[in-house]
Amino acid sequence: MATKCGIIGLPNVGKSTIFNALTRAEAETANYPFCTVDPNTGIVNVPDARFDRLCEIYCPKKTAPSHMAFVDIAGLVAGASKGEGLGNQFLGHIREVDALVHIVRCFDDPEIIHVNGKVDPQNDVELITTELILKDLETVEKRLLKSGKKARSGDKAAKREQDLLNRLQETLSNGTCARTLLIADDERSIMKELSLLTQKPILYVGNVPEDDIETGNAYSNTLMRLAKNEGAECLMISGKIESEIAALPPEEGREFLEELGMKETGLARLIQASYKLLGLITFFTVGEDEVKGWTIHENTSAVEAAGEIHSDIARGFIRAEIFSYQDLVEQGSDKAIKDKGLLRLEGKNYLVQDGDCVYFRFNV
Ligand SMILES: Nc1nc2c(ncn2[C@@H]2O[C@H](COP(=O)(O)OP(=O)(O)OP(=O)(O)O)[C@@H](O)[C@H]2O)c(=O)[nH]1
Ligand SMILES: [Mg+2]
Repeated sequence: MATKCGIIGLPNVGKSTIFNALTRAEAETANYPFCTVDPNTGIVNVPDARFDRLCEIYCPKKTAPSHMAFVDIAGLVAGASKGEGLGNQFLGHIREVDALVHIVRCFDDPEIIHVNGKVDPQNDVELITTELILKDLETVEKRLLKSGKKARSGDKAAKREQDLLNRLQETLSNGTCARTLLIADDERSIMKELSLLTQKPILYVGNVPEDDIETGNAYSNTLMRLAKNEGAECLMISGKIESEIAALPPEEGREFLEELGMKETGLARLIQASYKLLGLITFFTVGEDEVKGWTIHENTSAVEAAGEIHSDIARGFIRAEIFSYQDLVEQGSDKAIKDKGLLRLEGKNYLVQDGDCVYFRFNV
């Protein structure tokens, strides 16, 4: 499944540094704005203690954890919505992702150029948000013109659409993001079609200096407050620490982490928060051959989940045999699960739950 999180922010805030650490890919990092021209996509495994435990229980021949994609998008500058910098092209890249990770610079470093000459999280966030809002306003106004004629001729669907577009126009003109607007169920499909940038769920990440990772600093406090006002999640990460850990062999990375007094990497927290932001959950297929984590959206039915594995399994779906991860850990084995009557038989419409261990019966 192509579910992608886009990393956005001003130039030189550490987006590629964090993206590289995430994917250990070779996306270029350099101390000048616009070093990322093509968006880079990287697939990352989702850290999940349940998956590790399942591998211990089954000792499978093969393992495959669940995963998701991040896209490293180049920095936006003021005027991007009017084509400044490499503006429109980058806004196009943002349109293609499902959720946004907005990285905000919370470190001073005279060596690293700040596009406005001064680190200022509030200003920096507003600048990016404004560009996204302006682009959305353009999209909404274009659409208003298009459907206006139809609405005036009495077309009911067009009238409903105009109503939503007018509310969106007002929201955006007030400088607020489209995601804050309450919409009715029957408006969702229009919303989806519009694919507004400020409709996408967002998560803020403060890139803080190594020494401030535990306590935060004045910059990150501002960012936290700002995120809180929006009802958005906010994480602190040190791009420097993360890139150092990512460059080490896993064992040494763990030792370094312990020395710093950290339980898990900032990246692990970032991936987990992004996964949640995207509304993703994991079900498992387990056995001695393979333990595998599968990524699905919340509220996915059993037959749709089967289709993630193979279209034949969905087509020939008979039933799903399911037990929960929690029950397995408590009981210790498949056999104990069956003996205790904890194995459930579910039909096509069952909504798969996070942590379900599933075996699909099918016939084609
Ligand atoms: N001091 C310090 N420098 C950092 C940190 N994170 C990144 N940098 C440096 O800042 C410069 C820019 O980092 P990038 O990761 O390339 O920035 P970016 O946000 O991808 O920038 P664009 O692609 O131009 O939009 C590089 O020289 C990094 O080494 C940090 O936490 N502390
Ligand atoms: Mg970059």
